[in-house]
Amino acid sequence: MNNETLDFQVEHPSNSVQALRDSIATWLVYAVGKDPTSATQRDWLFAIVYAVRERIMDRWSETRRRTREQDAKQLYYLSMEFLMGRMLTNALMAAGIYEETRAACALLGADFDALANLEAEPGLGNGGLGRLAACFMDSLATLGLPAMGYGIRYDYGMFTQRIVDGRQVEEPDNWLAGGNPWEFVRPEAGCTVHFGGRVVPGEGGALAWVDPAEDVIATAYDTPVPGYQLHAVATLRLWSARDSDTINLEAFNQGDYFRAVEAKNEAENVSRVLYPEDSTERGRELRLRQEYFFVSASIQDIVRRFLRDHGNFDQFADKVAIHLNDTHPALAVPELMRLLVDEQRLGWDTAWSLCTRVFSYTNHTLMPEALETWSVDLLGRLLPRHLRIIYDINARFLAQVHEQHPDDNDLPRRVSLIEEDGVRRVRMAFLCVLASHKVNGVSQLHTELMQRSIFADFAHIFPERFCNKTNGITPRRWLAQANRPLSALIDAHVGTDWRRDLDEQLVALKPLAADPVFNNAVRLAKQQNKQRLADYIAREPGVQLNIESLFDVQVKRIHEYKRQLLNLLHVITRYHQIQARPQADWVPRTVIFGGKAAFAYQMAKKIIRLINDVARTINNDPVVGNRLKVVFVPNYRVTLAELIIPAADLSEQISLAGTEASGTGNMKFALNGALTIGTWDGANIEIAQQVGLDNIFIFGHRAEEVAELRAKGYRPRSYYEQNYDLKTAIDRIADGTFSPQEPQRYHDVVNVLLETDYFQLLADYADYVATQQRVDALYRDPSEWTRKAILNIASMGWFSSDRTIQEYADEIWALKPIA
Ligand code: T68
Repeated sequence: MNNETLDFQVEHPSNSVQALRDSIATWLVYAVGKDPTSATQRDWLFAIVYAVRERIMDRWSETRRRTREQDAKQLYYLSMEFLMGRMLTNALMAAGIYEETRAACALLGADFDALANLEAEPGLGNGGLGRLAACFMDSLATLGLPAMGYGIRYDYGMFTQRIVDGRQVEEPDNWLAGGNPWEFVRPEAGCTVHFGGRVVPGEGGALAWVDPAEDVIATAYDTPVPGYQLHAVATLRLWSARDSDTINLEAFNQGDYFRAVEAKNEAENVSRVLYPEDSTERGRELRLRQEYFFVSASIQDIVRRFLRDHGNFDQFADKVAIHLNDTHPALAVPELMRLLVDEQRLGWDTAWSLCTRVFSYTNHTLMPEALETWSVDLLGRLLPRHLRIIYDINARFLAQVHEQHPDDNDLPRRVSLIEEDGVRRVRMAFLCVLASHKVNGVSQLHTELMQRSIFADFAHIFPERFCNKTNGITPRRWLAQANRPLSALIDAHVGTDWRRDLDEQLVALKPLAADPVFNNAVRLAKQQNKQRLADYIAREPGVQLNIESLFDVQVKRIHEYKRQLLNLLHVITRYHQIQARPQADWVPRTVIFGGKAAFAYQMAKKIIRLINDVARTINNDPVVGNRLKVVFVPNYRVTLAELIIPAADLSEQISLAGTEASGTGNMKFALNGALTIGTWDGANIEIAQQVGLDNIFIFGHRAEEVAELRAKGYRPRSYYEQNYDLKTAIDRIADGTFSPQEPQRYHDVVNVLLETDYFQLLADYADYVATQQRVDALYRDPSEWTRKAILNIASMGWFSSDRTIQEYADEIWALKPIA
């Protein structure tokens, strides 16, 4: 990896402790407007942020200036979600002034950790997809690649989850309420986004989109994303919606003030709130408006910036790469066609060729209910010109398909952008595949399945388009920042370069796995992290944990395919066995759950409630004592992940094989020295290949076996009838053991398990429980357990998002570092 290319010579303020102290004090007075005697905690936090920001600014302008001077090809990463997490510690570490700033705070009499904990978390995403985009921004900056992320500046991010009487209660996440010291508003980059209207013949045979029913102004807010050692600083540009003053003014002048204000609310709703659905699309008009709003603003911005530096479109595809993070930004395709054909007057074929050269697309799920489609009616009403463009793209494509595959009469129906059975709908994933020169899945298995299932026909027509890019995670946040005890230990043994060269550097730990002193030190680091988590959990949700117990953790969105219920069936089985033989030699366990359920996902909410009911029952059973504890940690989010993951001994990655596209939590846990218990699914497979099958607990049916079982006619009840422990666990859920006040509470859950069990929990139960016994046996031998944990850490270098991004840069975007 070449880190010398971006060899800036810029002036920057001194980074000594004294200089930082003075700088913080100065910002407090002159930017926050307080003096030390009246400053609140929040005021101090802002002053610190301004001080670190000051140290990032020069590198940020330098990155932009050089990109422009060198006329470098730029990547634009379009994503509806960026789950950035808190930024202060990340920025301090990137700027290399973390310790100095802590010391400066101490000099000022401020408690850095308490202040850092006050920072609002920008939770502008649901889960893995949004967090992946955030890790990618970090790697793009660290690798010095010219990149801009485009997304939405939601006023309200992912809801705050509270647990009340065991149930999830959602509260709005007003993360901007206290102000956001990281963002810079860029009014000059604003533009107008139209909705509604009609398509009419325009000049010279062209079509024109006229009389929009509504105009919304998009305002840009830029946030710097500092790469490691400020190698480069990337830009995250988020759009916020405002009413257009023209319409407002008209109503206002007619004396209709309230109509004017109502219209304003309507327009501004577009960027009001993040949709908290992590997989099922519900076809809501507001969601479509959000998608088009951010895509139109971004594409207008890209074209404007390109034309500012180039007179015509000859070099467009050499200078611009646009990546679609799932299908949510798919309208970028007809929007770019519209700008090129209707406004820039390029011919259709020229414009389409530019599109297919600039666009690329990542698929994140194969689940049919998550594949986005929009009804032709809704699309035609909101975006009539775009619907026409989609029809035109489709007509040309189907003609070509017919010409090239004249024998397959059904092929045009299967690959059409328009689904014709029932209500006519546009298949957004097909539009993305058709417009992109590269389409990738996010793990090897997922990429293979994608080419055999949802895109089988396209993989046949365009075989060269499909490729795999296995996900990765940034070692800066997920090791250096989240796990300081382990980081310090790694630094002491192999140096500090792993932060930007994980793949090459971590392997040096392998020989240390056999070293008893190192082994002991790794175990102590884990103990420290477990203590830190136990202290948190003692406060919320208020359970006392024994840090000698095995911390068994499943944190992620609550979804049936992720099978939190399978984990719970094992917990209940263990509970029964402890009740039956309390004096046996038990390995003490703490089972920790965390995750949010979508508002309308009743089954997921039921699962949360059941976890809490089971936890209450077990934690209050005097027979159980310290042998087993169950905890549901409320409001799982990036900040909590940073606390929980380093404390885990065991990482639960137990999705039904073939359903989890990749997973990235699995990588974070293994990098932090947890052992994985997991199915042969997503990136678990590649983790197993890196760490070795001796150092991971793999169980359950494989994807082919899952498909076979389903084809043969899967009967969950037969597993229930033939396995006493399984039957007992399910019967106790059914008979109200965990919900004595309302014994019927979980009848629907039990019914689903016994009658359908689409995700085949019952088929994998026996192997899962047997594998958990192997986990216990290993945990009895602490040094052997830790030896395997060290081998996990040492083998995870390949999962750095730097490796992932380098592959995207080389094989998809043709992107070079800024010189
Ligand atoms: C996740 N997808 C995959 N979707 O489930 C996970 N969806 O296996 C993978 O590791 C990760 O993507 C990164 O590739 C999601 O997180 C969403 O969050 C989402 C949001 C809105 C609509 C649909």
